Amino acid sequence: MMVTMKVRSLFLSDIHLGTRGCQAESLIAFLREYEADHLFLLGDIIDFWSMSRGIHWTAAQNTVVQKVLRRARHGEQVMLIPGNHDEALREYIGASFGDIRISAEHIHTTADGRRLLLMHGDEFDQVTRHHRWIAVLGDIGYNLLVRLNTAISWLRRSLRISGYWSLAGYAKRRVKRAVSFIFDFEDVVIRTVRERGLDGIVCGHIHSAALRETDGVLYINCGDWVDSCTGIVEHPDGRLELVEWRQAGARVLTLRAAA
Ligand SMILES: [Mn+2]
Repeated sequence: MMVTMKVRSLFLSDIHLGTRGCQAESLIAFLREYEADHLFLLGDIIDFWSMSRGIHWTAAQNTVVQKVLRRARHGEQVMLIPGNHDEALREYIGASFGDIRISAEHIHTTADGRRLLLMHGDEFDQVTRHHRWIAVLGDIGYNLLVRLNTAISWLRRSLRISGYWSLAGYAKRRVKRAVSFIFDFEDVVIRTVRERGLDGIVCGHIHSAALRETDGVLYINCGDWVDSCTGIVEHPDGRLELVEWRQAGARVLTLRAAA
């Protein structure tokens, strides 16, 4: 068993508590691994949007909530930035709940002095901004894909095909390339960061984890806890890392340090 690692910050987004797809067990294992000074929850944490069509809430999902509350109580600085699936919380921006601060956005300075904008990211998504019904359709389709993916994973395991393969991830990459469903998301994000004179951004929303530098701007996306099970870690020296978590608590991948 691994010893808890002390880090400076954790950044998580798109947990989608309240849905069938939420990988709460993996998230619990991930949280167990890291102790942090700051925990940033960057939106779509509780999926009120999907819960209006049906609630799927498990004991593990309760544990996630309890763990977060407990961390806040024990002095970890917890901040929640609402996303579009938990936009009901946007009414409480500026308020605090049991040591958890709710903010619309935040500028975080890393240990090595880089200033990062923290947001959910739907603000940059032309589809969710202007065509809510397309977003809802896409959401239903995505949930369907995630469920289908569970069946395919089982089949692949039964046939002893090794390695994890994600149908949702595959479809997302294909769709994105073909129709550019979430068009120019990263471009818009990077432009905004530059205009505001910041060094980078940490966001979520598009369920596509990333950690890269483009023309001197750091683009970091937390990914999600529905399909990819990814989070961002800031180490005590300010080094940033994208961590991918896989089934059975096994911690594989990936150490991509920022330049
Ligand atoms: Mn979102």
